[in-house]
Amino acid sequence: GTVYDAIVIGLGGMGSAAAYRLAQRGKRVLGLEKFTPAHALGSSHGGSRITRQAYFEDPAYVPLLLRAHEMWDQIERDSGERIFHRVGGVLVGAPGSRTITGSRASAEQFGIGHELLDAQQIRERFPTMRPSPDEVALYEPGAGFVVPETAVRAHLALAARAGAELHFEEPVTHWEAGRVTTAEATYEAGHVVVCPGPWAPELLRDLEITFEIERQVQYYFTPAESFQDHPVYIWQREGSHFYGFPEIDGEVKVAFHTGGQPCTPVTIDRTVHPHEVEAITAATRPVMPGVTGRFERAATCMYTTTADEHFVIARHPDHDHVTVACGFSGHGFKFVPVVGEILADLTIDGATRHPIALFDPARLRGQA
Ligand code: PYC
Repeated sequence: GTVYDAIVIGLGGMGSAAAYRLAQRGKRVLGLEKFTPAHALGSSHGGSRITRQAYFEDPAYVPLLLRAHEMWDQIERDSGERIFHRVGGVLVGAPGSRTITGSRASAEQFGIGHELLDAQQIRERFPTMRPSPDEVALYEPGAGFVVPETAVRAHLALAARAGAELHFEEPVTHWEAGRVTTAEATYEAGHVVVCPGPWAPELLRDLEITFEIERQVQYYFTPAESFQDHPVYIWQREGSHFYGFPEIDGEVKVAFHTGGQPCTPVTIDRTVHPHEVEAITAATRPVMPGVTGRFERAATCMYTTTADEHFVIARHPDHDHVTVACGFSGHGFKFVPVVGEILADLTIDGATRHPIALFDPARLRGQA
């Protein structure tokens, strides 16, 4: 059979981007996906994902986000698809919270356009938002959202156009350096790139890293006030940390960022229960009473969370010619194009010009 230069395991956000960048650089690529293109059973679905650059999580992410926004624009041009909606973003929290101080520090260090708003200014600018007097916000006009399914499909189409062979509904049962076995066949490759999403615990057991797979729910409502052209928002309050989006096709999506239930891709409860709809309604009502007008539907999603909530992106520490990207901890999708570029760099060159020291698996190994 064919000997591929690289086999990419998993064609969600990260894997689809890796397959594209490897194929674009002239590599003979096979992409393997357990389910159908842009499916809703992992972590790359739901119609919208926040993107922003004044990153409170750590300023080390900012250079990657500067590149990611450039690349989202380029992918739109190359694919002809609309993916990135620059509607602005508002981060709300207490003045001393990490959300506020961290995003401000990143914005100042990298010269990212932003405004600091007090509670009164938030209310004037965004009438749907009714913060208490002691809450403040960082507004980032260049933030917004990307559409994950369109992004995955665009990367898959570009990968195929660049010559990648893509197999769907073909689950990987075993991999080792140089060889990948699926339900259908065994394939040989110079490199293996593992992008497992919430299947990390089973596909990357020998990394010896504990990943917490968390069930999260995305709620969709017909809002009671207009959320057209509304910025994305992340609202960090005592005991509730939620985020949401403008109206898309008449519906707003809102979700908790914290409090997910431990699960696996097999055991996850895909049913969303009335008490959960009540909880998101109760959390948002005091400060955003218009968002939960009429409940429409909900969907489940999974986070793959590391102990420090930073990613894992590296050449596999124990195998030559294997590259891994996982543990995106509920904040990865915005990085999809640049992670694709990094994975191609690591796979082809063994190194990347992008700063990825924060994502070294060594920091997490053997802590289980
Ligand atoms: O990465 O911006 C983000 C985010 C917000 C809520 C979950 N992820």
